[in-house]
Amino acid sequence: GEAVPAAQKSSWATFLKSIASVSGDLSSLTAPPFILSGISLTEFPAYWCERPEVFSSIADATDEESRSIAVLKWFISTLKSQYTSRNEKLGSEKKPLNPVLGEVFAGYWPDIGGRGQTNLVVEQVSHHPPITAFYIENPSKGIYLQGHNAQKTSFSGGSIIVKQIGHAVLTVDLPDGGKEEFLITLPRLRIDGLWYGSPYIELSETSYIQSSTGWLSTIEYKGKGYFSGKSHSFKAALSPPGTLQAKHVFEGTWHQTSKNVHTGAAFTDVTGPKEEVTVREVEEQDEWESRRLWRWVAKGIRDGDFETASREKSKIENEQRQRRKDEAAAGTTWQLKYFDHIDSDPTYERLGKLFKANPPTEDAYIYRHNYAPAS
Ligand code: 0T9
Repeated sequence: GEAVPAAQKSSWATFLKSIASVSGDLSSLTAPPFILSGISLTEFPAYWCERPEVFSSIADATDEESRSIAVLKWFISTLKSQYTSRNEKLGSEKKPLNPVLGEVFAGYWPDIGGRGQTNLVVEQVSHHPPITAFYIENPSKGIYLQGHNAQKTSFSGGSIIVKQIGHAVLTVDLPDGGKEEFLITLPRLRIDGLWYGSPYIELSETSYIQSSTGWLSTIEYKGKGYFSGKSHSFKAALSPPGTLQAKHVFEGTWHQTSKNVHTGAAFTDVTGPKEEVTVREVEEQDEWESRRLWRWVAKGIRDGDFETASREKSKIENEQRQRRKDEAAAGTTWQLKYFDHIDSDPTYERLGKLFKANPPTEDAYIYRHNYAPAS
């Protein structure tokens, strides 16, 4: 392939073979340097809010129906960041750093033009398998997003198939003191372009947004050759409580624009700039914060000094192994900093029932409201 540097061709081939044989968790496979990114998976939840004004405008909706439309619009508008931003920034999808247990990523999007400040706190709540918990809030607008994610991977027809495990719950405060909840399930993804060393993501199958009011968004994803024939296509149907008869249908590409199929009105447009989260300077971060923890590994990768990168990575991994040994010897276990684990999420069960979610129950990580955001 063209994207694979000549000197790394055989190690890329070896890597592809190991992907094909190790199914489940790819995070600990050793990949050739050209495909490594110095960005940890704990940074990824920030993708949920790189268009802060689309998030905050959920609060402007005045009834259940328009709130469900606003939530769908925000969700679709996050997909470009979630699934194509590495290609734009790094040239292709790359292998992120595998976070350590207890790793933290926190930041905010400032209040500009009355949209309110949005805060983010992420914690790696499991190392093996990797599980990331996150909480994003815009308290002045009364909008809160809590979720966690993990992946199950397999190899099929030359592509990596990624089943996302986990879900998110968006809570919106209402003027009358009540609240509305939205259960958000996560799409399935396929990583193509592996053979050529330039991986990219396509979304497939269906994900859902179930409102506690009964409104349901059913979002179907298709790549080249379906719907419109374009990559990154979707079709979302919003149906009122108690029926599967769609009242609104939106169609388009999630990395560009979409429109209301019935009226022709514009729906999403992510062709404009996004806003990355504001994070403290590395020097000001504490030792568990992602960019501080991985700074020398990331610098090694950036500078093409892979010897340093791998030496620094080993340091972190050895320190982790020692920590686990010490805990085992002392009969203690690692305590999460910002989240409590629950075995079954009552919100998932209650809202999942309405659209027959599969699985019928999932665990969750509940934010403890104990991180002091920047101000
Ligand atoms: C949650 C997102 C997730 C995380 C990443 C599959 C993947 C790890 C999980 C699902 C975010 O909200 C959205 C986007 C991208 C997903 C990653 C893409 C990817 O390749 C990795 C996996 C673990 C690999 O690194 C595979 C090997 C690599 C060489 C292929 C580029």
